[in-house]
Amino acid sequence: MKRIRAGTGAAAGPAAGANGTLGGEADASAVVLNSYTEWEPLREVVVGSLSGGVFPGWQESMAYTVPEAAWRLCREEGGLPLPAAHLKAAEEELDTLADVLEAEGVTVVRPDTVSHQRPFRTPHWASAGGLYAGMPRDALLVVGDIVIEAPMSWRCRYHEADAFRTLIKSWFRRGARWMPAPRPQLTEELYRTPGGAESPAAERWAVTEFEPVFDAADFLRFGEDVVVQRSHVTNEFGIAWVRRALGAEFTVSVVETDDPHAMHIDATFAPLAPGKLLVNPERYVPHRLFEGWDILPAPGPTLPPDWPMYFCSPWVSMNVLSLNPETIVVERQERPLIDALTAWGFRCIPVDFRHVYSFGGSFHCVTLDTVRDGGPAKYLAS
Ligand code: DAV
Repeated sequence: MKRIRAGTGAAAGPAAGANGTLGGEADASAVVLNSYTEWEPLREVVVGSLSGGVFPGWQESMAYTVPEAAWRLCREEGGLPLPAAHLKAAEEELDTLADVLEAEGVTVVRPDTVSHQRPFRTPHWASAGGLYAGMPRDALLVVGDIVIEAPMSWRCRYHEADAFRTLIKSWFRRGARWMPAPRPQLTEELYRTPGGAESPAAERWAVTEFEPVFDAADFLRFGEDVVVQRSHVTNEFGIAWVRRALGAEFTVSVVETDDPHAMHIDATFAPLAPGKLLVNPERYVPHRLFEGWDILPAPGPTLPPDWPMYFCSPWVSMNVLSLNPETIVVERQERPLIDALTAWGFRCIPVDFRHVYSFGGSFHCVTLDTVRDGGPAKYLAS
């Protein structure tokens, strides 16, 4: 089970790095947030929790990304618990992932347990409940020593960062920079009405430019470069906010992807090491930033077509987690992917994760790497 909760153990203080994994030269306990890439050696990570998760209350903008088979469930069961047996199996997979990471020498911390079943409202709208604390990658963006709380556009996710607040406060007290994005209003003006967009390009997306919104999972870190996709949950205003919040130390670049359901970039690109980029062959659009990089098109997912997928596509098969530039956690049944990565020189650690897939993500989505080695080096072409 969850041995390290928020605010205890390594997350709370000088025990951080006490397992010796930080090397010894530096004062390990001083490293609180330091994560500049998706692949440098991983020292500390948040693993989400699906405990108490509920179906998201329906809003029309979800039709752009949620598989059609799940629309009825969200419309009729928003705020009601996710299917119990499947959820229990998924929670066990998350606990196993935490065990595997610890066995690899990574410090694992978990969110607080909060109720996701409570309805809530603002002056403008009401939500039947929340969602879960399963996907910290969506709600929080760590760049260097900064943690940004994302202004997410699904109304049910309005309070999602709460489960991580004990952790965030602990990081802040120990020196991290804490930047909540402007609280979004999420009024009707934010959501596209067909024909109502300000330009043909804007017509493509579920969210307008009414206010800054983004999900953190639309961003990827490459040292001093941060790459982002425009999506049905991330608008230009949100990208501009992140660019200015991060300041001159970082360059935030928008990359085009060919994904009609775009929501989160991490089943489209997975940078695994300097110069090694795993891509979704159905969505990848070449970009000058990746000039000189080896590009590996990911083999297709192995998920049976009748497996329940409530919130995302089976391409979460490539939503892997790098432990270092040679080691990757991959779903055990994604054999073609494991074979391709092994042939590319990686050690793959297989972990069962199909029940977690059903709830919207895989290893990258359910984690938030807070401490990795390395700094803001230059990896991408200018
Ligand atoms: O459906 O490919 C997966 C990432 C969800 N957090 C998709 C998006």
